Amino acid sequence: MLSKVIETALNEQITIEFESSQVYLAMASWAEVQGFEGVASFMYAHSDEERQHMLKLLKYVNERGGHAKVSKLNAPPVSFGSFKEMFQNLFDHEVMVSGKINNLVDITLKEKDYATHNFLQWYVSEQIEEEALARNILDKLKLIGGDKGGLYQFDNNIKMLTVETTDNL
Ligand code: OFO
Repeated sequence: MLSKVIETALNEQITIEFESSQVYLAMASWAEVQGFEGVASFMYAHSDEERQHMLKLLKYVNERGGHAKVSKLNAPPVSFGSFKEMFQNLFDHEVMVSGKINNLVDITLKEKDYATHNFLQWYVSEQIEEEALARNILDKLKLIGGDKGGLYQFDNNIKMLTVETTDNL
């Protein structure tokens, strides 16, 4: 059985994961209207992944005798400047989420909820991967700079990356 403190904290994380999904969906749509199919499919897949993160938490809360809430979400931005800015935004967002996960882990220790502590380890590892991936993409974009051909190539490469990541899910 979850304590009220843990239930509330997990419910807040459900909203954060859902909002992450919304942010990446907005990025996907923006990239798509710019004609960057690869970046768009990467973001659509990433948005789906965040929805899975949200669902995994939701099911856990209900399974442990709590009640997972589906709350109102903040609207994400409509446009994102440049790809470099967009991926910087993605990286910053993931760093923020990692901080939230770390806080949650901290709360489980204070509450002596070792089952939830164990459950959250999956999210801890996931955040390491997501930050590394975003950092990697950002480094590539910094190298490309404003080169149009480079961006076209980047779009093609990221399409392949999406196929690999989705295959690994
Ligand atoms: Fe849910 O991992 Fe990103 O935010």
